[in-house]
Amino acid sequence: MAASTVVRGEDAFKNIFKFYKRKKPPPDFSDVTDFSKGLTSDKIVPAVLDLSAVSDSEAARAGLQPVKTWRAFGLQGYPGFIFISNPFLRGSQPFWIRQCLKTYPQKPNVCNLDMHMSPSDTQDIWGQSVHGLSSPSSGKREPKTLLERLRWVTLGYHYNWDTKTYSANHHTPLPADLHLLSVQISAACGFPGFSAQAGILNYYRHDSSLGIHVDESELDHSRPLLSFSFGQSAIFLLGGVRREDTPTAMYMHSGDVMVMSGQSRLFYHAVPRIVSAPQEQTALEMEGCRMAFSSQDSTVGGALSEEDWVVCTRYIQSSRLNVTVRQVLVPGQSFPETPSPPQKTDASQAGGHQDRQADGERRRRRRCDSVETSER
Ligand SMILES: O=C(O)CCC(=O)C(=O)O
Ligand SMILES: [Mn+2]
Repeated sequence: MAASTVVRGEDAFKNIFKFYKRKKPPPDFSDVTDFSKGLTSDKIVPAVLDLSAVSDSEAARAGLQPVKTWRAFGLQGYPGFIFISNPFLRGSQPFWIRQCLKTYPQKPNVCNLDMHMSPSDTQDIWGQSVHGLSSPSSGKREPKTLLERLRWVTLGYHYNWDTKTYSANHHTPLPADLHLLSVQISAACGFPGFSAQAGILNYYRHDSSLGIHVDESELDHSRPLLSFSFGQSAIFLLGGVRREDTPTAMYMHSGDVMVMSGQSRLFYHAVPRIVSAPQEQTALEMEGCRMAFSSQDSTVGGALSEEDWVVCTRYIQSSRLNVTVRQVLVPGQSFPETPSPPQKTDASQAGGHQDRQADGERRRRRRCDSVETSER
């Protein structure tokens, strides 16, 4: 039974989400759009890019192919939605994968583990996971490494999962390399002057999902939301402005980039399922990086050390990484004044803080791990 036969109406999005999330029997994927195969249906149209916005050498600095070679698509009925099928140079994805696993989870960035662990325990997530992820499996059930327990990291203006807001007083610099990548993608898509101000990284295991939501916490919706995916593939559902609008299902493979702008910027979306990428594809991409190493090519940030390569390869064999980059404010805009919270005693303040954090973590976990309760 294909998704097109799923009951529509008020619960269309929810029903299609459940359809693709189902484990047994596995769903029929025949209705899933696969942009890597090109213009396979009349709903898919070529997207017009600004070929002069990014020079070939600028693109290469971010690990991207020349813009003229990108395979970029739009989807009828989704104004402002642009899908770029893996525009990365062969061998540059491992650099971004390592950034997501080794660099971006470092302090002062914030991650889900901070919610229930002390700062000293989350100081070196990578260092504490290297041994577990690089030694051969003993065959016994082993405790998960911190990297395997990582679910989200926030960058720049740190998203507050409790209040669903960003604020001026919780901000750290967004990594310059990710800013560069985002500026180039957005410029090529017709958005010069994009400022990457906030990032949310999602770490998906094979059984993770992300519930139906819309990203509207940014104060500015005139700038695009960018999404980068690495590792295992996913089914992505893109709906409309109303929660009940029937979504279109599409694959997101490693290296794929999505731009949600215009009307699509505020469309409901979700990730009901992670699907295995062809083994050869992941291996080929990781090997590409070794070739870059041996030929000393100037891919972003240079080559990976042997240890980094082993850990990233092992991790990515069963996981998916997604990075969304957002512009929160337009120039001249500032956060609204928030009334100062009522004064509390020390004891109630400490308790309240712990509660909020624990609650935030629960909400976030629900958001990542289950259908019924994973809504933002
Ligand atoms: O993982 C994805 O592809 C989507 C992520 C997303 O929608 C989000 O973080 O807001
Ligand atoms: Mn989203």
